[in-house]
Amino acid sequence: MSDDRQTTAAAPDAAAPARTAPGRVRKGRVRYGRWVRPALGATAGLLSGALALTVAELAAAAVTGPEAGPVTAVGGAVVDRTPAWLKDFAIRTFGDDDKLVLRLGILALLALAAAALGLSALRRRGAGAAGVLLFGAVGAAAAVGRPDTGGTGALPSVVGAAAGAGALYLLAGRLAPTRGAHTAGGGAPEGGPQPGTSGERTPFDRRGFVLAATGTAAATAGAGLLARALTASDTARAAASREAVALPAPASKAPPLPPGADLRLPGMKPFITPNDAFYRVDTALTVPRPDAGAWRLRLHGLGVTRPLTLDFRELLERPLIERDITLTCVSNQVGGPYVGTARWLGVPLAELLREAGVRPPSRGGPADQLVSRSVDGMTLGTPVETVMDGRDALLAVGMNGEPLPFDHGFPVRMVVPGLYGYVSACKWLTELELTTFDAYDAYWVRRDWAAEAPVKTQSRIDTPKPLASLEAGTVAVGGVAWAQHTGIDRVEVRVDDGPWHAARLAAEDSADTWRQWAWRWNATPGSHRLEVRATDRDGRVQTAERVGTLPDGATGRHSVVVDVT
Ligand SMILES: Nc1nc2c(c(=O)[nH]1)N[C@H]1C(S)=C(S)[C@@H](COP(=O)(O)O)O[C@H]1N2
Ligand SMILES: [Mo]
Repeated sequence: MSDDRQTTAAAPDAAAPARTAPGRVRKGRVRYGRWVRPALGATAGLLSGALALTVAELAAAAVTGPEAGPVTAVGGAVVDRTPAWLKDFAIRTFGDDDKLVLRLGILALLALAAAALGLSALRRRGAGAAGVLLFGAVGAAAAVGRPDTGGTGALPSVVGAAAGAGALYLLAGRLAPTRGAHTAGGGAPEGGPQPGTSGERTPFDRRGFVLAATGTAAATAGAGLLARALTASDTARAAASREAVALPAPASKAPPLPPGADLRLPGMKPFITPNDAFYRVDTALTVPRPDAGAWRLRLHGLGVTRPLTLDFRELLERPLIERDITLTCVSNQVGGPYVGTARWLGVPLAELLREAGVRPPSRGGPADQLVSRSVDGMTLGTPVETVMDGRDALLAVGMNGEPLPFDHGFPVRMVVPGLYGYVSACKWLTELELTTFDAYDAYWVRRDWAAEAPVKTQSRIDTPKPLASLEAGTVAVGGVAWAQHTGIDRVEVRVDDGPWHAARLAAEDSADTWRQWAWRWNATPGSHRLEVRATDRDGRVQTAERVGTLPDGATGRHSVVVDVT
């Protein structure tokens, strides 16, 4: 039955069988094994899938912005639905590559699905094409459900799927058994030739398939090049708007780094983390690249008597302060890398709030939560009391002497000393709304993370490295400790659960930054475990009790096992 339908469907290409007349085939003496049509069917699926994705990316680049591209939208939907433990696992396992892994995973699944649809199109090409459209619907739904796509979010997936479905329909038509082969094949269920019976027959429109496949591949390449050119010009425009930023001199400069704040021990991280080495944690599958010229910040909400909207120039006209602040991620494991220190330049946030009429709860203000929103729809909630308690909460525009890198929130992000990033450090900021913790749960809070999360006092051994082979004698042990906005008072090291030894503390830059430490160890042969603990200025000794990162940050002590000979 279905074979007949296929043959009928192929009828418009009636000229094809003539073109693939036995003469052509004889020339090549091609033998068509059982696997040829399935292989070409899968190829047709892959080619159509590639065309669908590329056309979708082109539509996204041309119309909606890259965030509505199907892979990005589906990936974003996956990220948003990823349970906290899995997100934690992904960050732990893949680190900064987590998004690449997700993207490759989606592409691998799509490739499998495309090949399967290509196979099914051999039997019913309408069904194969409908399958492609179904995938388009999934992409469209994902895009529409994203907070950062407008009303046209579905467009790329729809247009891409239409192109892919059309291509598959066309390609599968060329793979339908030609009349001659159909007779010769004797009704093989897949329409494929029986080995030995049709070795000299093209069982389908070979030339037509090659032409259609080449055409599909060429269209894909063309759409890809065009998409790339459009994206490049968008990226270039955003990059130009960043290049054009001239950061004003701060009204209040950060004091120079005290000599001795950076111990410069081999194996330790520099005190100031260079921008390109600064950890990155966010949900963005494509890094938002706002144009600073079009950027606006809106401040409004509960208790705001003078709502305001600022553009980037107006923000830069305000007095800026420069501060060294250490930023930490709640997903940082004990001993982990998600902590870094930068010299930030920014507008004091508390002043801006006061100008808008905001009072902290302790002074009768009705709002206890400041919700920051990014251009990609992320929401973070910060206690108003903390932002207004006198600490240097910033709307940062500069990071280590340059405008914020796109990865770190250009043109404006929040930084609040003493709070984990997910409750304070909104990148690509565009809106500040005053509300209450009762009335609104921000993004991570809806995903089981704590609503309020001050940084926990922590310390890390950076040298020697785990499992290092050392020579007996004097070994420099060193690392960092942090308790932002409280300050580090003491760091101690011990070997093999022996007595604690006071480490030498580097000069303190500020209570808002980490502090390096070092200890000279007289290492004796054998396997040894070095362990560190910090005590902050509030007298809190870093606990040995191990808890995971969820819901409000890991505790426990970092230790390193080394081998001394
Ligand atoms: N828009 C946006 N801002 C965000 C996030 C995000 O996912 N989206 N992640 C937050 C988290 S969890 C952390 S730890 C910091 C990390 O900032 P960084 O990437 O500049 O180091 O950004 C915060 N700001
Ligand atoms: Mo984070």
